[in-house]
Amino acid sequence: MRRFTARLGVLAGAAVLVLAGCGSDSGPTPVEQTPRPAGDVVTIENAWVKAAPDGMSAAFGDLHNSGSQDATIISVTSPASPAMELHETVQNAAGEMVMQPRRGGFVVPAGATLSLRPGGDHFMLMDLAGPIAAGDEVTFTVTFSDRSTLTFTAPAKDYSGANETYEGGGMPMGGMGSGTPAPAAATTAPTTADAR
Ligand SMILES: [Cu+2]
Repeated sequence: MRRFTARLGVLAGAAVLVLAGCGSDSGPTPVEQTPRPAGDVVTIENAWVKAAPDGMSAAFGDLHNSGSQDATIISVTSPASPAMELHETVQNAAGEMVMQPRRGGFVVPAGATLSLRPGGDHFMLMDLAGPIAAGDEVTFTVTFSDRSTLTFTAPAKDYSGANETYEGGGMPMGGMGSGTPAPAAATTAPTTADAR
């Protein structure tokens, strides 16, 4: 939301410059050479996010670009997960379907729709901040290559699929436990070897 407000400020500043430059007060002058921000022409329908108690999840939907230029999504954020990635699903050398960060982001072609689906491209929530239960509404903000943004909410649904293995980060997952140090009593217990 802060980012969105900041962008509006930049646009307002640009409009003032345009008006001052043409010396007209007859109203906003269309600037033919400047494409509209991707965030103004790309919409999402049928958005939803997979309910999950912890760990990873994914969000899906149909992104439509009504503009005249391709729109490229370079990142996505959500309060539901401090780390997010743009994932594609591919077949690895062993023939398994795995997901990985998509190089170059997601391109929504001009006048066309890019569908994010289980088993395909998706917004990946890498580490949930808390449980997502069915019926929850989760907010996402997509950022395009022109730095414009699109914010939407997606309802959470129970879904048993979309469990592809993650091969992107190379960071070992799990095994960290709760972070509570093991009790030290066992190693400091006095020996009773001399007792009869
Ligand atoms: Cu993924």
